[in-house]
Amino acid sequence: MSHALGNHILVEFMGCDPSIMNDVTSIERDMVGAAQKAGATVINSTFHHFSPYGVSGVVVIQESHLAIHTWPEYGYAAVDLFTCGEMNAWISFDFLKECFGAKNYSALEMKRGSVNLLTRNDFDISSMRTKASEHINPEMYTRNVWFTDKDENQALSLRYTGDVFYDVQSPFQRVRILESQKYGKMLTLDDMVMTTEKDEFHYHEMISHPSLFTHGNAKNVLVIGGGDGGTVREVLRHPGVEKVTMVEIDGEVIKACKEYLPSIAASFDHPKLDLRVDDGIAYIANANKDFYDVIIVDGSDPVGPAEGLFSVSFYTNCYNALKEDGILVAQGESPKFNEKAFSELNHTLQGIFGKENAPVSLFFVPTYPTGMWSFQYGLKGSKHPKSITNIDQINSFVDENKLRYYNAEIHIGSFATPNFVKELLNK
Ligand code: SPD
Repeated sequence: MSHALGNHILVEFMGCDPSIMNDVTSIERDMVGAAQKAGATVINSTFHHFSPYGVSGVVVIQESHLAIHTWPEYGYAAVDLFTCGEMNAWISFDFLKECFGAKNYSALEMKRGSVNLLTRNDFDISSMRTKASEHINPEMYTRNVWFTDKDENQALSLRYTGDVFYDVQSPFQRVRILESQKYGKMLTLDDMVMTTEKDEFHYHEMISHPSLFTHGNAKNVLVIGGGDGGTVREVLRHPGVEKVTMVEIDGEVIKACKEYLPSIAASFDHPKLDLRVDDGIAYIANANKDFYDVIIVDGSDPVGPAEGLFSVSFYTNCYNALKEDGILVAQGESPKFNEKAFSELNHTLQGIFGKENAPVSLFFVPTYPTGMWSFQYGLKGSKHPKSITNIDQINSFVDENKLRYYNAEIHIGSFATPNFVKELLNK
């Protein structure tokens, strides 16, 4: 038998379980398990999930690598098992076949690096020996698993530990709590980042305080969505607010965040809060007229259950439910990531509240694709957020509550719009 440096098995797994093929966490676990089962020493693993379908990843082993690319919609995985030394990669093959529930497979085995074709060149590696041995730690390996929030052209990826704390398919969406390396635990809905422990304050301070300080005397506030609890936590910092009604459609989001994001879901037991698990669209359609001082729409992106939160009928109902000096603020998408949804929402608000009464506030969220995000307003009365006069009151509030994003300058500055945004709004 001729000698070769490595052995390469190219595997086609077919008829696999589609949900496994789309689950980056279990694929990473199985690929690492396949390497270990065959006696390999795992050095590190790098895995990405691609929204909405597919996982790619590689496990680097001291004996070479195992790699995978999946197409869940076809129940298919292309797997490379590349090994050298005594490792028997067929043990990994059998292990993965079971894990993926493959109904069918084919495999092509190739020798790599035929020594008949190579010339050996020994060189002195004594100076590298100490360093190389320092890197070998058979007990530990580095996991490199990535969550990707993307459309067809742009993405934001966050590395996470690979552990999943909560994973429930509710009647509305897939609700997950993962732990990112940089931003702590995070809530994802249907493969989109909603909030993370370490940057949530950007979003929740900016959705709440500008509208409440512009209004100046809000007592009765309605929050639609906001199941993680960050928005009501901020609203309830305002002593003048007497009642907050929060209507979230998905009880699983509340449950997950209460358990795993307690610093965000911190005010669900507040005595001024009336928390309802209900459809916000139906709720506002039946709400009293001239009833709320401020309505906050803390919804997710316009796909799935939040689609109706971008409609003319929904915002017309919000307009009717506001008092005559009432203010509406809504999660407004990104002028860089989803220009269409951003500008369509503004035109909807302009149509209902009037052209001059639909300002946009821009702010920065590092964990949303492109980082640039918006809140969009509907002003029923004459108070404009750019013309606030209660600067001293804002500054004391910011100090007392140790706010980390919002202040009086940011309040005013966030309503300044770059020219390309003005164009989107005036189109
Ligand atoms: N792409 C993210 C859109 C923002 C969705 N809302 C986040 C909820 C935070 N309370």
